[in-house]
Amino acid sequence: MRGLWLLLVLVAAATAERQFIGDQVIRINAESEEQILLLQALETEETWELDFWVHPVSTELPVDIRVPSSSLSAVKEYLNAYNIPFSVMIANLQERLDEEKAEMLENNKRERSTKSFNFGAYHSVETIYSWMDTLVAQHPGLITKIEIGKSYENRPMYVLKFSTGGEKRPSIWIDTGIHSREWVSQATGVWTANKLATDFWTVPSLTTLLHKMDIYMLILANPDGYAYTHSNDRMWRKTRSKNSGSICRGVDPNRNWNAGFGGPGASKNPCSDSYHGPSPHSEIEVQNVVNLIRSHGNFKSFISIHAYSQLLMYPYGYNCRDVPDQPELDSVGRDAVQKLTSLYGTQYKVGSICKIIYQASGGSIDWSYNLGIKYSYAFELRDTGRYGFILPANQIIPTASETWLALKHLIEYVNDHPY
Ligand code: BPX
Ligand code: ZN
Repeated sequence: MRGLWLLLVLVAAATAERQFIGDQVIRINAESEEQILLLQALETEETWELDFWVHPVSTELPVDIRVPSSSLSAVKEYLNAYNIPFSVMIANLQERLDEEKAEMLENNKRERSTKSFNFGAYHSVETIYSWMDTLVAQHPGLITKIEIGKSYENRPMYVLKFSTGGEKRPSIWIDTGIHSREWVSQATGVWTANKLATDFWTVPSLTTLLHKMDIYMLILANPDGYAYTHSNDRMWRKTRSKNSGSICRGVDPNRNWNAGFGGPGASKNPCSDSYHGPSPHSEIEVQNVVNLIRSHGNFKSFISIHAYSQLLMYPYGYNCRDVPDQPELDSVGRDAVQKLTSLYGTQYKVGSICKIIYQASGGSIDWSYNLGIKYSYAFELRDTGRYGFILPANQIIPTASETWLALKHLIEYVNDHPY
């Protein structure tokens, strides 16, 4: 065991992987609007280098912040000075990351020896891409792999298309991993693609559905970011593009869409994790998706999967007004979540992005909705902050399984409600 830890330290040192020794994730339960304002003031404070996992909006939702070890005492003093209650969710982030890495090495070893893919594990870009080829080979009459373009760092972006034929049938879009550090999202994408493929042959409702509709899945929507979370910085969220005039890299790919672009809930600071980028669709990863959706022209549903907070959301994020389809989107969303909850009791909230988390401009599902894709939804998967982005791998299959019930409900509803 000691040898393994030493190996991990050496591997980390050799690749200059960012360390989070002594960093804590703290949970703050603000008790008043005044305290929310005090927390919001921290968001623009730069010297403490705080990483907001959940942003302060209202007293209803707790705020989660990763605090670098060097700022811990200052932050805690600040909170105590204003009597803002908090608790420590993750006492030493690096320990959790080391456990995660050890788990991955074990899984990789087991996979090599058994030659079978483990859906209950996190995987690298390369492993996911080679698994895709295996899946396509196993289901030649159903799945094709489409390269929709390359990423900024020249990685191919692959969409799995589930189709039994026809030309541009009404289609459903599902993307995972647009934010690279939300690992359970990509892992859920992998599990879901496999589930769709295997259930297609055995579940009559899916067989029927896939004779009328096509499903497109983009599992690594931000492949450069995902690779970077494995090699350099587990907490990386954005793309990896260079920003002119700044030493900071990357654009938030969920602030980069042409829907309220540059408005509230996005940052113009290239160093921010919610930097909207120089212009709408500046990110090649976003452009590639936009091109496919536009040229196809017959998408009826656009589903974007994130983590964490356990939410099912619909437009808008860029303003808090109800969209015309709000009543329908809300009731379909509620039914979907009821199915999800039925499996293990996991609780989800349903609502518009703006009303249930925060105002966020330039998001993908606002863009898709404005393009006329009525059934535009975004998920925030498990958990509610116990582990946050570092969700243990043993929760992947339970998370994906419950999410599947919600996805299946949405897909079937869309199939039954042509427009
Ligand atoms: C999701 C979809 C559309 C607009 C906003 C969201 C919330 C999402 C974000 O800020 O883009 C939250 C998250 O998944 O990135 C988690 N987080 O806050 O790090
Ligand atoms: Zn996200």
